[in-house]
Amino acid sequence: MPLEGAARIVDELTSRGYNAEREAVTLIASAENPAAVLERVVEDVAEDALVVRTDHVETALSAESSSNDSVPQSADPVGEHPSVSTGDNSTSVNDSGTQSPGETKGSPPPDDRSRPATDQASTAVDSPRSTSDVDRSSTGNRSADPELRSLEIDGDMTGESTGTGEYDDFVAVFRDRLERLGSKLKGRVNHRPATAIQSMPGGSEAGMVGLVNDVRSTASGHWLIELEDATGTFPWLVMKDREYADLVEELLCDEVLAMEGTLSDDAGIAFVDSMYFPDVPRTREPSTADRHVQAALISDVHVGSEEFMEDAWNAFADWLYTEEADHVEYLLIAGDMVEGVGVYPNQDEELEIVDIYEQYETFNEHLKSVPGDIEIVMIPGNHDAVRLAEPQPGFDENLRNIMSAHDARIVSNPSTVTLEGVSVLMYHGVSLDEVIAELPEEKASYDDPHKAMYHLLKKRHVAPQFGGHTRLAPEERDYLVIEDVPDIFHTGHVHKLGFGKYHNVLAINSGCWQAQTDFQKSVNIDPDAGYAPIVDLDTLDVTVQKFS
Ligand code: D5M
Ligand code: FE
Ligand code: ZN
Repeated sequence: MPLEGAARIVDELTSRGYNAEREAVTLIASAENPAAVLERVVEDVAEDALVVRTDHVETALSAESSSNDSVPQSADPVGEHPSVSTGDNSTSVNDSGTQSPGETKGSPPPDDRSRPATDQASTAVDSPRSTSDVDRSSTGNRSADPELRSLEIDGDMTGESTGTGEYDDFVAVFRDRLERLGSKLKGRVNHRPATAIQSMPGGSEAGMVGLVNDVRSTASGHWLIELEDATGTFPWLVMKDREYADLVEELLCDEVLAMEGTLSDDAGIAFVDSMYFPDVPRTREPSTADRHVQAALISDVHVGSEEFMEDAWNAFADWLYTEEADHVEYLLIAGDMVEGVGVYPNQDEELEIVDIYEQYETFNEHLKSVPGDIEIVMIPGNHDAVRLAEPQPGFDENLRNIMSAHDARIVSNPSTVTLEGVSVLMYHGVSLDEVIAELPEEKASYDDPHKAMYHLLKKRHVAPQFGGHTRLAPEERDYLVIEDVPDIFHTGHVHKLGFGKYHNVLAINSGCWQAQTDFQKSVNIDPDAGYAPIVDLDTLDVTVQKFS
């Protein structure tokens, strides 16, 4: 859709007294009949709403589509999965997650992966491997005693889903988010409930902890941020020339933060003096394993796609049998095992295997080529046959039976797996698309996916924004809150490889095993396919192995 269309939509909405989220505008612009959708949105949106949000547009789009049969892709993202499961409850839940203080600056991934990344100890190896001379005995031949291993799962919500999708569930999940992230902030500000601030006299000093309800610019270029807590809302003004103005462009709706400031003379608004994020303490020291042992962190295998890179996968599997990989004892797969069916429009044109179960059967065959003495942990992604809304429970019994070759631990997206004391928060990464779309390029981009991950760590939430790309399932508890700081944060989804450290947390976005699709070509996404980042669990150093 030409920009002119989007600009016209913004004008039209403004003339009717509404601001709009960027994504909401894009969504209207890409509708078959933008004018009709805009009318419907304006009709439906609450009288006192200031901002047209993506969820408003989605509601309007689905109303439109039920009357004219044209379903825009984003209006019904859940519908087409052939098998939607809520999973079972086969994994034990226990409390781990350590945090203690440290400080590191982040570093970009190697641009040229045949060279080590500079400001952290990492190396990249770039030699295509021969596949001919490997003896794939099914058990593998790792030299370490398997008794030395330990693997604990935390935060797996498989089988724990309580949400029914009712309004009350949404209230509950946001309340839980505010309470748990708010408690990380309350010691830092002298906070009051919104209703108490509303009755303070002009000129008072005030502090508040709340969810970001709305961010908009004022006519004079300042920023108005509406914070909401359990009692109500209060508007906070960030002056454009204040040091905090730069942080405003990082904000996502529904994230939790704290503000301090001074009430205006008429007490109707507060001028922000300081802003606090839940964040990761800078002084945190990560836990490490007591011995030299490694984990391969991969994602986005996309078996069933014509672009699945079988040769690269086989080269990876073969490498796992070599002496060089002797210390790789864990394999974590962060979602998109298969290509799925009906995930994106026209996806069927690039399917090698059209049956979803056959896709998982073939994936299972590929799992078989991984040495049997490697522990595997898997979470689902947006291409997998589980519900699309997050948190996504682990695969159901039927799919577990199909993927049984390797006795993999199958847990929800997100989950935390602790390997010999090193906690790894695994999350597929759909919200990264949103972070990258909303934040300025230098703060988050597809080329540096780990930097987008830093923002999720700073917000202590894997998918803060409700109503955009990321579908959120309302549960009693917000499983997407990053309650304990992990030692490693592992995501995928954007098909780009990148890693670096944020306040000593190692953030790794795996690449993929799928060559560029037609869609990716059309939007200039150049995937990093056929790489396996390998982490030393005793030092948290990263080595990238290349198999394509
Ligand atoms: O998505 C891989 C990446 O590509 C992720 O950043 C989303 C984006 N992507 C891929 N296909 C599409 C379509 N058809 N529309 C919008 N965005 C897309 P993955 O979901 O892992 O395939
Ligand atoms: Fe993917
Ligand atoms: Zn994905």
